[in-house]
Amino acid sequence: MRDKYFMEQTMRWFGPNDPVSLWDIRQAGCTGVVSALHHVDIGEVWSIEEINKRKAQIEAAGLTWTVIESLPVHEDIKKQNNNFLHWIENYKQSLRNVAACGLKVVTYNFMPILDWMRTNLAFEMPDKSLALRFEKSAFIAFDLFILKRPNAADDYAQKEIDKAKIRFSTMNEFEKQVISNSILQGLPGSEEKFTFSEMLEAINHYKNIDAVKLKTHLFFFLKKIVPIAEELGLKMAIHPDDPPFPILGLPRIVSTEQDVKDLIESFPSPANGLCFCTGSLGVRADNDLSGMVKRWGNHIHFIHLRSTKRDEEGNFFEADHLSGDVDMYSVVKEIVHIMNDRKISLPMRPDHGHQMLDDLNKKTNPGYSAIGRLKGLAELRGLELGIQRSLYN
Ligand code: DNO
Repeated sequence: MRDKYFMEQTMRWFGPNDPVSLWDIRQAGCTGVVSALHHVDIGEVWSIEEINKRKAQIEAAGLTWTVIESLPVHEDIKKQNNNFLHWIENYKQSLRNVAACGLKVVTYNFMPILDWMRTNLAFEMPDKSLALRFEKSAFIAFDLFILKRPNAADDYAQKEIDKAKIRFSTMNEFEKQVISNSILQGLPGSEEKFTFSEMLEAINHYKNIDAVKLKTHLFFFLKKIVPIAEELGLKMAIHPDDPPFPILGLPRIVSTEQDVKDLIESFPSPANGLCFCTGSLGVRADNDLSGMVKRWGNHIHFIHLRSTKRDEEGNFFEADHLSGDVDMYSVVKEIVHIMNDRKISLPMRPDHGHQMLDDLNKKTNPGYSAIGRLKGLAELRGLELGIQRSLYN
């Protein structure tokens, strides 16, 4: 059997403070780790020394640092204000340093202010495991009645506002706190924390930046960094918006296939690529995921496999990796084709997982507990093996 181009199995590791150890990750069957220097302030250069230190920690457990997730983009670059050219120069230097240390794939995102976001971090599944959930009415209630963003009501239909009012009246203080924390304090991997007033101020800075303008800022950034990445043999992998629609009145510009097309056409280069996250893109019913893999596969450098289940109200929860709305079989099959055409193994991580079994009694990073991800990875590994054998036995 041909065995060269299987997905490289990895898990995200948040560094020495992660409650999931490198040995846990290795025992899950991974060969690679996805990590970042979370202790370095956004915009500051990643030094060769710090990169090598992290690399050595990972390698001491017999693993490889396969992908950087993320090298964060300073907000000034997204807004093109203040000293944004300086931050771009720093970014280039960080790219030079990571390449000098032998790293190959760099994930980043261009979401204004907030990275990924959910309203409920402990949504009980029928089997009593816990999932992450986005509940639209709760989110609108947060925006209108907790954050009290000026003119927020203009962004919603009257029906949505009425529902949010009812939802808000059912919230106790604890729930208000949970929603506020998960939005303002950030979920694992989000690098910034905000108070209510800081968040309102940060949002206000985007008042003259719509999606069209934000795209021009992204494309400017790409014109500056992709040539360097090319020269260094690095692949840039932008993470799509999660959730893939505007939130808090902020534009989101990596949500659809058209966005992907615009991004790649703005600077056509194999180094200008994607972190293909099925959990983020799959929230939109109009995203044809396996078709996207087929059409943009040459630009996919890293894969997050996860599924969500949406409802007609606009809510979604994180489903088991092989159920929910994502047709994981078709997606993985296309990935296998792409890897075979490109003669390359693409790094993949099982994205998120339910909090379950022993992890229910442990302090875990929401979405990043060990057992739920291990279960997801085991299922995905089996799915891929079945596909590979039936296609290329
Ligand atoms: C969430 C993650 C994101 C991702 C960043 C990449 O679970 O997928 O935080 O790492 O958006 O920059």
